[in-house]
Amino acid sequence: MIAVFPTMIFGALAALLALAAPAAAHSELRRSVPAQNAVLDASPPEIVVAFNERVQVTTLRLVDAAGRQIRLPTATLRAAAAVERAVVPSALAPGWWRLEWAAISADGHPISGRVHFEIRSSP
Ligand SMILES: [Cu+2]
Repeated sequence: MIAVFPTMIFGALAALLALAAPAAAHSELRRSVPAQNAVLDASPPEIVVAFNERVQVTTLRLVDAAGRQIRLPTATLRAAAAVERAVVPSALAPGWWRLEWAAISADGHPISGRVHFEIRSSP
């Protein structure tokens, strides 16, 4: 009978964890550079996406108004981290840009989003 107790306690803990799991949310983007709808006077030197917890960023790319893409390397794919930074390889042309990101959330689910920003043409 005594041997039953650890099993029961483990079973109860497992049941509690199973109940708690659906309540846990996906990781969230907390901040980006450039920020959503930012209007910049010059091409940004780097791209930053910061999350509320450690994620693995699987895709990070810049897309211009004509749909041309610039893929950026991601470091957090190899070692999960809350902040992904990528150097912009060459100056971005003035106009609208879209930063597209995709990541594996800390809970293992895929998440993604878009950040729009504009680079003003010099006067
Ligand atoms: Cu999730």
